[in-house]
Amino acid sequence: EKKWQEIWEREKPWRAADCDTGRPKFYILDMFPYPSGAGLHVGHPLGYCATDIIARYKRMRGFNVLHPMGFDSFGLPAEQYAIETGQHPAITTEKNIIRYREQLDRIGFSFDWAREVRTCDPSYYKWTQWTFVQLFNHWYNKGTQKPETIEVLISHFEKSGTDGIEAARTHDDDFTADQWNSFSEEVRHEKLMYYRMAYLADEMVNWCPALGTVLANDEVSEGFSVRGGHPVERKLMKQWLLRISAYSQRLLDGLDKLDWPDSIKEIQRNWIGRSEGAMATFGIQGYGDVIEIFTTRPDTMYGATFMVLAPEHELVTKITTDTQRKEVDKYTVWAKNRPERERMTDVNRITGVFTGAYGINPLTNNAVPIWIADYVLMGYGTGAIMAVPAHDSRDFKFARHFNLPIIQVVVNAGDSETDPATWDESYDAKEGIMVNSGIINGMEVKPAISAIIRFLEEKEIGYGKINFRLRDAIFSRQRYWGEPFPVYYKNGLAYVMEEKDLPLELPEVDKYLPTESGEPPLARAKNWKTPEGYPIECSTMPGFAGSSAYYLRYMDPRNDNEYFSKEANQYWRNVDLYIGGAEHATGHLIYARFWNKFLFDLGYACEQEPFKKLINQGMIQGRSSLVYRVNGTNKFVSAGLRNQFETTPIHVDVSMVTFDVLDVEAFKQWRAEYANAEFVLEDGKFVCGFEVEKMSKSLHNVVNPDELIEKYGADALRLYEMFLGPIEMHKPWDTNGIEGVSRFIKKFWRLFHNAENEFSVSDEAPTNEELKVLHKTIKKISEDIERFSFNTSVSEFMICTNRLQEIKCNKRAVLQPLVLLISPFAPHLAEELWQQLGNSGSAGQAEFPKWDSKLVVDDTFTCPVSFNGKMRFTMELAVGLPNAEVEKIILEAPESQKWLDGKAPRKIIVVPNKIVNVVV
Ligand code: ANZ
Repeated sequence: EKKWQEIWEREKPWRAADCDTGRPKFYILDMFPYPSGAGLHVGHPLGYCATDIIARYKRMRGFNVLHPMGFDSFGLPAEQYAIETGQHPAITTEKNIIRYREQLDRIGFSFDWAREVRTCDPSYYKWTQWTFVQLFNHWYNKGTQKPETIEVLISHFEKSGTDGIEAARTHDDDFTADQWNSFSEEVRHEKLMYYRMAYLADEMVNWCPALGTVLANDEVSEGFSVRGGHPVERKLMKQWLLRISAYSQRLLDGLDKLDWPDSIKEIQRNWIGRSEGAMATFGIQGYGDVIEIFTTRPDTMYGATFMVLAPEHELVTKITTDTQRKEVDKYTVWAKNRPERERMTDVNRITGVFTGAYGINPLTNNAVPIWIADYVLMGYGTGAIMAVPAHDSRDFKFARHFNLPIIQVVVNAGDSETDPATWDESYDAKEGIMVNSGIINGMEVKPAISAIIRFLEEKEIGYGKINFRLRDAIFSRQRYWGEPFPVYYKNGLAYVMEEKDLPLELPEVDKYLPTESGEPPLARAKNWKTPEGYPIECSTMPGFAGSSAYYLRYMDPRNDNEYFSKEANQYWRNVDLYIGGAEHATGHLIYARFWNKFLFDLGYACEQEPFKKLINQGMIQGRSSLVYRVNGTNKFVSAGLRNQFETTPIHVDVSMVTFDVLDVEAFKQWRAEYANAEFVLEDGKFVCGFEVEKMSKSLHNVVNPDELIEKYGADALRLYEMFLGPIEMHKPWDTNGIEGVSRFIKKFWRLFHNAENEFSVSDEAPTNEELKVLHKTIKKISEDIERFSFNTSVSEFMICTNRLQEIKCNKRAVLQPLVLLISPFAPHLAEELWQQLGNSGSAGQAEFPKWDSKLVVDDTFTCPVSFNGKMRFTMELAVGLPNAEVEKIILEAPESQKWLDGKAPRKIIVVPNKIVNVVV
């Protein structure tokens, strides 16, 4: 294997050709790894083995294959390590990358390393920064469904103000041309911020004090940071955001055309969360102000018996009455600090406070009490709702809890109205007939919705509205190890740098910690200013910045003048097959789609979607080994005897265990406390228990590929990774199984070698039977690869090898194509045999064998024979026999005599090569 890895390194047969129009292109991509200090375990290469098989197969099928690899190399772990040790994250990262590269090379992957990208490399992040500048300099025109330059917007404002502008914007804040022209520079700047696709805003964020940074929603789980598990709180901070919400509808529509797992598409649909409904305005008794609400059920407005504002709603302070103020303030402080996710999902904890104020239902003119409650979120809709307890389960629970009135306005068709006081739950279905509902009484729900929207629009108290749950992406991190923002501040106003000033390189700092005054680490950098002396932004970009468009950079990775050339992009277009984990559904996989659509709209990327087909590889779980310690002693009992004692299970390192039997001596040496351990054995052995769980260092179940390669070789590892099961499935790793695959490789080798291990292949012509074994295998393997079924390919190789061994076939005409067939799976083995067979060049560059359809059909088939429609027996028949011949054979068969019972058949129906029915 070493020999071939060196040859590949020297001859670089896996280089993708630039814009080779003579061959079709195939772009196959792995999610590039974050190079962590722990190196690769056997779970990591699973996806890479699959992509490597396909890349190699496609090359052999005549495609110009782009199969690159790189490193997602900015990120928290290197920085945390730097804080602990003082070592620069660049050094740790470089070290880890070298280790990853070594490990990947040892597995024999056919990556085109000449195209490697690293997100922390200034020549790469220049283009991440460049995209940010473009985002800053554009706004999204909802009319044309495209970003346009800020200059276009400014000249529109100068001529017509906001009139006629349909924009994705942060605030509905209109002005005339005269007003615009009289605004100061500061005010204009502020107004434009509401439009930019990358913008600064005060935002409630997930603040993690332990990490000293803001985290994205998908970086927080149940109130703790996903990395490190530190508590996360809500805090209002000035942040950079990306206006991904402008693309909500297009991100949704694009999903329909993608060949992605349905589960991922569904997760994205829910994350984008489109809902159709209406905005409506409620007056407030005694105030000129109004409350705007968003509802998906305008039909139920006659049943709105109270209103609820998010505790953060701007009107809360104003409308709260003096008697209620104390309680409201207390509640607001408490609710604001609850993580948003908890507020959404914790449906059984009903809390809220009455403000003392009343709203006016615009349809009934009835006064309805205004409450605040944490189940209404500030970031969705308008942060205010009309509550219809009869038809919304959360409102129902709330009304019951606080004893608020409930009015039924929808009945299930055919039912009659009942007293809500007798209900156990609300009637939430979006179907039925309207009751107690004024102008829409008697209507079905759907037409009632349209009727109310029409009514609201006529009266100018509301309008139809589509809302999306998708929020703009918070883009600032108060960390060191990330891309600096190409932004500086002049009189406190943000400006972006010019392209010629990029990349803006990450500066050196004395410590990787926030400053005493709480500013991010970049504030420690000496002279963190433009040449003119303007201070530069101190936040850095988040992890998803560098990974959002890395696939584009691989097309033309050494281009210093452009992100990528038009020519390269026109040729490679987008990724034909992307393989990676499902955990990125609402992170990377949605940001990359957004980023790409933006570059598409600007005319840089030629495809709307980055990844045509996506496969999520399953997770490889660890198979932990457990020993049982008798409580209060240093005595351990074999698994089968553990019930006779009071024991505690302890995880032991899996490297000390073979077929569940513990190497007792190794265990004694593992830790000082076990040096004098005693063991209660079973049949002279100490058997461990096992548990299938996450592969993790702390559970001592991590299996390192290097050790397996050392012992069995890379080809065995590759084949075994695939043999474990379907690529998409989660499955436990069991090192014991690799023995079988290793034996298979030896068997395969012996087809080409005699008992003395001398190369021995015959040039005799193959028999028909031998050819059939070969061609059936070619067909099965080709079809398996095309449908990404690699575990079945490995079994097919095993079956074929056994068969050839049985019939003692060592003919060149059979073995040579077989070598090519196995080459994508076990490339080292294939190259060696290919060379021994006397070929020059790499087996990986030869043509993949094709099957001969005449040689894959079976000679015989199993024919079911029926009498009067009842299947009575089966017979092996030659394929393609004339019907008359079939009739004769069937009637003469001894089994037929019983069913004919001495009679002559009335009719015989023969479906060729399928079935025969005899009518008696
Ligand atoms: C009245 C109503 C009656 C509602 C009814 C539902 C059923 P989706 O589908 O998720 O968009 N809502 C609106 N803004 C909210 C906010 N900021 N926080 C919490 N809830 C909010 O849900 C829209 C519905 O969720 C809206 O329609 C509103 O309640 C509530 F029988 O209005 B509904």
